[in-house]
Amino acid sequence: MKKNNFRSGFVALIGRPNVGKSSLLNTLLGEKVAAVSPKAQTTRKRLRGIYTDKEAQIVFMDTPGIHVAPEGKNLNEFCVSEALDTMVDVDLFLYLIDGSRPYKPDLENGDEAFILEKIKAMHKRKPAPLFIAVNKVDLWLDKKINFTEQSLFQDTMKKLPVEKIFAISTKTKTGIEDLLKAVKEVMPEGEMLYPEDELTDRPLREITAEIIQEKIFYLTGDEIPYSCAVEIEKFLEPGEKRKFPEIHAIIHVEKNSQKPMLIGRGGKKIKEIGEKSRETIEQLMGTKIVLKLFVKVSEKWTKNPTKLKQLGYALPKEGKT
Ligand SMILES: Nc1nc2c(ncn2[C@@H]2O[C@H](COP(=O)(O)OP(=O)(O)OP(=O)(O)O)[C@@H](O)[C@H]2O)c(=O)[nH]1
Ligand SMILES: [Mg+2]
Repeated sequence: MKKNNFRSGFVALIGRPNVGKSSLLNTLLGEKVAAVSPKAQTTRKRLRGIYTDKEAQIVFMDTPGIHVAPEGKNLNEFCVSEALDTMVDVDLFLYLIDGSRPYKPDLENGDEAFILEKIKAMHKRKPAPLFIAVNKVDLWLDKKINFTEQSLFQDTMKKLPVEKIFAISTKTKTGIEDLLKAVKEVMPEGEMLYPEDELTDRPLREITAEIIQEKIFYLTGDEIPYSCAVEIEKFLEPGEKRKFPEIHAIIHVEKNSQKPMLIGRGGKKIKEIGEKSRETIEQLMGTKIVLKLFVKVSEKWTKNPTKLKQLGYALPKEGKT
């Protein structure tokens, strides 16, 4: 399978919640594999997106947003450690910043300072190149800021060996091509790691759960998105009994009072979540599907290690999947 000068490697997409890591992954792949929403902490588990062309295969690893989280065995801890684990042994650190918000790397106990510290520690273990990508530049184009101006990142560059800075927008696709080209250039020579047509390491079943989770993030407010976990109970292939694939998903909430909030008046909310999820899943699968959603109360699942594990969020010491 080895081709002349073919390059392959792993890139960790790192950054605070909501900076656009998952959006960038989807944009790079040209397909929607990662859940995206306007609310922070949409991504909970790492996800590999595999980009392949004639010259290279690059495995982009989407991660949950890194933030200073209160300690304790909870979903937050799982998410942050999931992101930090992804940074071990990569060929490039791609640090994303939200260009539409003030950047504060020096804020004491701030998320960015925490991220810089973590990148520094990982870089010490394996000194892979480090790029900064300033995303969402479309929102500030009128301000005529040159986001690639190094002086804007002086403080960061004092702490970290930043090699290149890119200004990008996943929305308008600005700067994406240049970024991809530069990423390719720093990948080591190597063989294909995955089959050419593979887009992600996530089974369809899990992507389906992520899509439903994404719609919950879009369509519900308050604590609801953060209290929900989606579990695919059945994924039935078409056959004699059914014309289309049939998916049964359980949405776990943390307490009784959240059930009516998720279901909505006369079932309106859950119906909308179901319809939007079905549309996106159908697009992804290229076939009609039947989707059934069930709501279940799993008391305080976000703080219960056993329940977290059951729902696929195993904490580090208990072994990861
Ligand atoms: N205007 C604009 N919005 C963007 C851009 N990229 C992402 N967004 C929006 O930013 C929000 C967050 O995007 P995500 O991709 O979910 O961010 P994330 O970094 O993966 O967030 P977490 O998973 O919570 O860590 C969504 O509403 C996106 O549509 C961009 O280039 N321009
Ligand atoms: Mg994300």
